[in-house]
Amino acid sequence: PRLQQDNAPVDMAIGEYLQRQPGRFPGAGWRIEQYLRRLLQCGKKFREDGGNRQLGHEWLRRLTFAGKHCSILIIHYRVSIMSEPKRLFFALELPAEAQRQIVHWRAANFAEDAGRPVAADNLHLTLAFLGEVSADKQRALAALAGRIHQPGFTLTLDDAGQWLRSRVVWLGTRRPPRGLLQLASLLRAQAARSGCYQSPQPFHPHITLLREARHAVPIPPPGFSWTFAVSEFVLYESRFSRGRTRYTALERYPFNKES
Ligand code: 2AM
Repeated sequence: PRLQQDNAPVDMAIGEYLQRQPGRFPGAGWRIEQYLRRLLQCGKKFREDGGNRQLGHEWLRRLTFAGKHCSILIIHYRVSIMSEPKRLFFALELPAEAQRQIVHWRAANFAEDAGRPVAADNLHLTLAFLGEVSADKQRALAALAGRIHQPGFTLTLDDAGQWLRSRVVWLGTRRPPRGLLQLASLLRAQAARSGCYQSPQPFHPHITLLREARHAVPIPPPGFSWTFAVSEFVLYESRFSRGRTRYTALERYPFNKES
């Protein structure tokens, strides 16, 4: 049992390493990957065998040998992740309840072949898209965002539409609150000044509901609406792995309370 406990962090680190797309490992990455997979299998066999002593010794021997190499590998891996540019954007998160209701409403109002639905926990309202950003630039942009002081606001989602050119069906607001427009405009200006290309198109606050909506779809008539208080904005990383896009919140920026 001691062996199992002691190995858990190593298993986790290796598991995390292996979750990355194989194509992203530089150089001898694929060989390292195969080696680590064998190592994990060995540990799994040991556990499944109910802690067989002989298997345990073998696993320990392999692990001790690999330990030195693994720790070097994992450091390399972490450094390579840290220095890789990340695809970033600032956005508003939707409350879980609104996400749930919107997904229900979407299922009831759009045909299955209308487009590819965005997963409930991926629904967000982009404030500023930053593109591929280096670690240095990320730090600078995060620091600038941290200096923004403004009160929170209330957002009502009561508008919907489709952009055929970008093939998206979206949810929006008929009366964007001033706080939302100010925030987006400030974040976009900061991004542009830091060298992140900003689209010349005017900011149209929206939440993408469906992607790849190639054909015009009927938009539900007005009458739907979700209202919620917005108390923070978020810096997200967008990653594509194992066939799906995942957004990870990297930093949260609460608005001023007194308002
Ligand atoms: P969309 O939902 O309208 O596609 C993460 O990819 C977020 O950034 C999405 O909300 C996406 O907007 C937005 N985004 C992606 N690429 C962009 C680009 N080149 N310019 C502006 N926004 C972009």
